[in-house]
Amino acid sequence: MQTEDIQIRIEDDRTGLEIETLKRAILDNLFYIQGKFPEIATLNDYYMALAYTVRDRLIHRWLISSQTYTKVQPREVCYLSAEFLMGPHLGNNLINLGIYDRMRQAVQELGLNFEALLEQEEEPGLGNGGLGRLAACYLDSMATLDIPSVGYGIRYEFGIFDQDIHDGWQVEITDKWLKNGNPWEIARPEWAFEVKFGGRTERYTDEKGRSRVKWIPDRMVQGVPYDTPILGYETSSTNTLRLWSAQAVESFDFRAFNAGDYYGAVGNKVFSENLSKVLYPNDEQIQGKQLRLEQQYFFVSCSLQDMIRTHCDRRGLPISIFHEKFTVQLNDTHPAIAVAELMRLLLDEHGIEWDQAWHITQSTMAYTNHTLLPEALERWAVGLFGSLLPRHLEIIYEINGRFLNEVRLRYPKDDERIRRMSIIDESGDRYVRMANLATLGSYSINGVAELHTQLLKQDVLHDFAEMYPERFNNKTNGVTPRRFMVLSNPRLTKLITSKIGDHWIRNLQELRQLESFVEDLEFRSEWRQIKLAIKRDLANYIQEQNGIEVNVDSIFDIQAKRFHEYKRQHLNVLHIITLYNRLKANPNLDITPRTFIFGGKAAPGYQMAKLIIKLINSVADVVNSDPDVRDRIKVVFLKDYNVKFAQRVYPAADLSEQISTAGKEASGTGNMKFSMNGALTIGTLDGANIEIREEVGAENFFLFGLTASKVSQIKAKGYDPMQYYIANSELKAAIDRINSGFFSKGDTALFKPLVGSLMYQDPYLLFADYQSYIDVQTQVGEAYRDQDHWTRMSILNTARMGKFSSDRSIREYVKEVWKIDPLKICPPNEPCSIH
Ligand code: C3B
Repeated sequence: MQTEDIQIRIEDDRTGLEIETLKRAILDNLFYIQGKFPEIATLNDYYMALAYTVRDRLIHRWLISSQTYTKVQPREVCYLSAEFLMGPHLGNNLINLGIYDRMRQAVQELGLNFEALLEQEEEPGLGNGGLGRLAACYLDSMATLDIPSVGYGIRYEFGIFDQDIHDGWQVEITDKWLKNGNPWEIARPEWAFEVKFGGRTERYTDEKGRSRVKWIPDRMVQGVPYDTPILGYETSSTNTLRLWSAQAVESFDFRAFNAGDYYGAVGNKVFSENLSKVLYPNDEQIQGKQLRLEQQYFFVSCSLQDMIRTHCDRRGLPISIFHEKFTVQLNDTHPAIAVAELMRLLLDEHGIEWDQAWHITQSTMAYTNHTLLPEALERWAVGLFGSLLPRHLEIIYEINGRFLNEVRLRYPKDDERIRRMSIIDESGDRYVRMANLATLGSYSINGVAELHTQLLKQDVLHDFAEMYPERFNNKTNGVTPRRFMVLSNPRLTKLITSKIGDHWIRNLQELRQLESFVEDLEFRSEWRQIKLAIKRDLANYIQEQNGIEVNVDSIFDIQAKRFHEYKRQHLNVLHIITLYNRLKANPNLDITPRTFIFGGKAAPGYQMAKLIIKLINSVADVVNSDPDVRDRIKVVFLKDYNVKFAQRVYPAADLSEQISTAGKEASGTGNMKFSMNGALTIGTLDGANIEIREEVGAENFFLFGLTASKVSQIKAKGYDPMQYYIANSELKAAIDRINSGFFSKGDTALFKPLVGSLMYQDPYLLFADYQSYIDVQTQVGEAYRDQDHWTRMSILNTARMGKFSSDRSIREYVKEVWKIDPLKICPPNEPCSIH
């Protein structure tokens, strides 16, 4: 049948949006999909019935979208990412469908608790932190802006671990997010691909007399796609998140089975399925494990094969124009093997000559760098790489040889430069440098905030930026206001919309109109009441979770992000201890009450980050139970920080802690989410903080600390933390308190590794920034006392965050990198003549 002939005719219960229809649909799904009747249905059954009701409404739009793509054959962007930190789908889909309130009413009329059903969803935590969440925000914006796109990644059976706290220490628990089934995905086993590993290569002469290469692998795995619809806000565009799950290739089992080796056959199955079993929980720290490279190659190969099949088989287009129809965005170097894999597919499977293959590859790939931290720059030992991907190693050598010849021509006798630019690091043991491969194979290379891009060009990729300046550009990150304002902060959304209408949700710059309400006394009072109500909700949650009673009139001072030394949660702790020491010395001291709230996970193998978590909990134990400081400072560590939880935390903050060592945080995106929800920032001139401060105004931002260039200068001269320790009595007192065992029941050894690093070799310069941080925190405390003025600053923060919508970022990618035209999708059940 021709695609044009397909008529989507689905009965009204699957598409209708009236409350009565929604109620009927929920009960119908409970009956026919869950196989339950109300008397025996569990909360999860109702959640599933509700989710399927929403999914039905997405599927209609999804099929129209993919039919339109099939017909129009537009240029598409494929976003390749090892992580997609999507967060719960249900609420977000209801917002984007525009039926959130209606559905709540329908659910309530059925006598069910809507909030409890939303809570029931296990979030797909298929990412570590900022990088994975950015990918999710970008999918939302691409659909909202009607950009034909696919997100490609891995369907990890276990996502990021759940965090528990035992005796102040982090304990990791496997994340069984699929245990109750996943109503948002559809498996497509009929569209699986095979992926090869290991073995050797062989040269042969083809029928045209050309020398070709054949890869003879020693094992094979199958990738099965699982598709999730991604609906845009107030549009019918519904794109696809396609995640690959690894399965054993049947034919391989068969041979062993026939030979009587039943266990061998099953063993192969277990081995294959291991590939997509678990997400590596390391954030900005590589481990160089073989399985990780296998995962990367696995999803990249499936994705590229999928694109080529769409292009050649479904659309019947010649491979020579592949790059005109597809562009691939590489989310960091995790999918950088795509450069070599596309070359292999073009050379070996499609018989294209080297120069043309390289032209197609380089016109297809674009690379986003997300970090300058040396420990996060991916490199693979040549031995490991070659044993797993022998053909790719050959191709990389060839790319490298040709490239280095060009470098030699351009910069004669500059051997140092050759060594730096080579894809192969030969300074000691040999490694494949993935950043160099990604850079060389891409037509666009970008950083994620102005400062970061500047440092990228100055530092890590300096030689490449000098040779190919036109390929480098900046794309400052953004976040989706649908999830991080509308869904997570309904009260504020309602207030804003009552004043300026709801166009700001699609066009965040419109929040500027709020500036004209800053002098409106009643508006300010409503704004303050809302913040207070949200803080009360969080206070209740803290009471339930941690058994700590907090003062809702205190400053909610929040640091929520992954634990890493460069993010300096321990600098925050030094401030807490300093305040504590002041109160102990002078119990009548008049300070603005504060509640310090922390949330975040540490990589399981990152001992220092785990010790910082332990320190926070230890300080919390002492401070919270000391009657001398009662009601003035409280310390709370909220366990298991994830997307669901983040949505509850951002709206409740008065103060957002963005205190990384300048030059280390590529962008940050939590900083944007806090500020959009009316928190003020205390921050360094790092990543997107700089741009946030430019937008909200220096007078509405608490700046402290060294600049990135000062940091480098100090390091160049040789940083001497001891000198600060000796000269600063409050700093010394804080450090001595930790050292004395005061927070560790007399155990003076516990925090030695942490304190030792701060005192003798700290690459993150805590002591150098300490006094400046303390001083500015004092200003924060004073500023908070003038509630009216604080509220003005809070409103201005929200009003001026328009730039940080991920819609703006995606518009820039579309215009300056991808060069894709939006494609409007017809709404369902309406006459439409767009195509
Ligand atoms: C993060 C960076 O640390 C953040 O500054 C940045 O905002 C986000 O990426 C998104 O660009 N990042 C991460 O979460 N994981 C990495 N491996 C590298 C960077």
